[in-house]
Amino acid sequence: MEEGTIAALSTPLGRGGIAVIRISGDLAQTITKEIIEGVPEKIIDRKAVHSFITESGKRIEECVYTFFRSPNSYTGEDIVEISIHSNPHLSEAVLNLVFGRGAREALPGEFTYRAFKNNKIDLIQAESVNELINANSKYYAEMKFGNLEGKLSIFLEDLKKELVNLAVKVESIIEFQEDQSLEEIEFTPELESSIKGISRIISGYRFNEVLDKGLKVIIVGKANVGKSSLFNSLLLEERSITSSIPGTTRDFIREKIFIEGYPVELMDVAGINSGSVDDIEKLGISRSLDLVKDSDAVIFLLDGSIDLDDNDRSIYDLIKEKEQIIFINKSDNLKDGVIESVSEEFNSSKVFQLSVLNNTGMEKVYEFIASIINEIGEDKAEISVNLRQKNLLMEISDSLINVKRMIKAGKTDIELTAEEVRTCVTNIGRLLGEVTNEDILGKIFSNFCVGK
Ligand SMILES: Nc1nc2c(ncn2[C@@H]2O[C@H](COP(=O)(O)OP(=O)(O)O)[C@@H](O)[C@H]2O)c(=O)[nH]1
Ligand SMILES: [Mg+2]
Repeated sequence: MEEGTIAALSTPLGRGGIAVIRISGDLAQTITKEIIEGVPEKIIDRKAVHSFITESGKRIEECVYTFFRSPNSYTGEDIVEISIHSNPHLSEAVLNLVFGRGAREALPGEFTYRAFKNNKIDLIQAESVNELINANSKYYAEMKFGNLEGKLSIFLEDLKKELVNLAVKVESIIEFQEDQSLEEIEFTPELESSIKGISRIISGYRFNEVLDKGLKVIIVGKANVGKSSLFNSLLLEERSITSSIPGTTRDFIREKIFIEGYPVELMDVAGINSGSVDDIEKLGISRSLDLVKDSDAVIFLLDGSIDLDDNDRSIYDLIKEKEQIIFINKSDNLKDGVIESVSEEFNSSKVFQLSVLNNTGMEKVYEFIASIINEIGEDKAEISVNLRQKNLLMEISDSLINVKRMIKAGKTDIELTAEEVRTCVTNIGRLLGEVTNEDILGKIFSNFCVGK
């Protein structure tokens, strides 16, 4: 990303109460003076001021502007934020005034990139800004806010200090001692607890994913068992087409619902019928199988008004290894002997009766989903990580365990130990963004929206 003064609309383009236009860079002050009425020679810092935007001497809009003098701003540069009424035409008009005076449009994430480059925040915090904005649940947003506040960064900074101390000791043995042995070196309790801390963070990763993307729950069963009815009932709206003609749901439908505040991605798919019909439905069926593989949990529906058949059996074979629950639906119209044969053939501890039509037995569905989330949540960590962070943490943990082993062994290749400690410190630097490569930065910041 280049230099220069940048500007962008920091709020979504649309109609609403307020739109905020943000300008960052050396020209922020002069541009403000040129386009806003009555701005004093020396703009007052950090004070919201009411005024008017002018174009060719004519007032075109009312505004409130706030100036943040460098270095005490988000980017570390001079920033001005101008609030106007949110209307796409007005926002564009004001931005054009700004661009006409030497600022250029900010690239995605460029404000945050500058904050990072100017050491206002580290790379983990920069990532957290975007993760917070894109969070799909309150829980996930809270986790990411924790990292924005520095939870993960502080943990890593502390670990780095410990490792640097250790490195100094190891290096001094290499430099000054006859006996090149690690026997006098201690793998400190702080380092010991860091290994545990990292392990907790890594095990909590799956729960984070659930908090962000939702637990993937798929409803399966042969055609006409009531999958779409259940899906709709969980969604509390008529989203999926239900019909008494088998095979109506040709593709899959995915919707986000919340159970106990946790996001759940619910899928209603084509019936998996083995002796199946036309090509479109076959396509749907093979997609269903992929979706089953990719899901976290399966709800398997049976039709209690008819006898168990080979379709049910072959579907059970496909899902029996997954986390699953079995419901005998249409319990309002139960056929004699069905419950017995289902309990006999399938995992009987997980068979329940359901009538989507009469809304009975539904609580068991919620209970099942919640119990899986809670189980995953047992590994919940105080600190959350994304994939990049998790992968680096795994490397750091491996190095730490190696260093520990070498120190405990005492007589070992001390140069190798020193190198392992250095690798560990470098990887912490990578995590924090002290050691960077442009590709990684590009990848991280290009995911941002413009204006952040
Ligand atoms: N009697 C009864 N009928 C149901 C129940 N749940 C669904 N149905 C009916 O079964 C038929 C097929 O339902 P649908 O949800 O489209 O099944 P899908 O093919 O598995 O998606 C529809 O006519 C529903 O009204 C239930 O609990 N009891
Ligand atoms: Mg259906």
